[in-house]
Amino acid sequence: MAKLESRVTRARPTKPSAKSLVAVVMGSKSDWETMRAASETLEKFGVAHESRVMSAHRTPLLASEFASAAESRGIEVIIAAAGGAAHLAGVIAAHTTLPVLGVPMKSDALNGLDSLLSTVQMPAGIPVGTLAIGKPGATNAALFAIAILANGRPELKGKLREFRAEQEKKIRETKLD
Ligand code: RP5
Repeated sequence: MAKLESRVTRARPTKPSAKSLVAVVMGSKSDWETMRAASETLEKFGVAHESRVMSAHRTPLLASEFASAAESRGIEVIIAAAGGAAHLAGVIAAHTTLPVLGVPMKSDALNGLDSLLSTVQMPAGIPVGTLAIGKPGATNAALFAIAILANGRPELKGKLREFRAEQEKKIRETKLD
């Protein structure tokens, strides 16, 4: 993992690609500062992905077209982030049977509680795996996506174990002043 980490550059939004295994979509460019964490994590694990903006409300057609076509393009997991009346993950999930992970964005008005509730409270039958509000959720959505992919990819499973071991080592070795 150490070697992998040194290769990480600041994530940039990526264009749709035939090779992407994970798609990171978000309701607005204003979500990118948070969602970079997902993209950077996927990059760290060498997972091909794409990041782009689409909105359940402002571009409903784009969101449904994207979700309907994702599986045939080879996408295996979709991470969808939105804030406020955060319906993007739910709308995406309604149009695909791929696993959809929702990341609620921190909002000015209600600190992300609005985003959390509107992402997590899906009706039975259309699941969205909802992560924590903000950056921890973005990072964990990527790790969750990697865990899903790793079920059929031993190399990725190895990287995930290595990541956990390094994380544990860091905590065990933490010294306080
Ligand atoms: C949501 O509204 C977006 O996901 C974003 O979190 C929030 C605010 O969007 P902007 O007004 O900054 O574009 O749709």
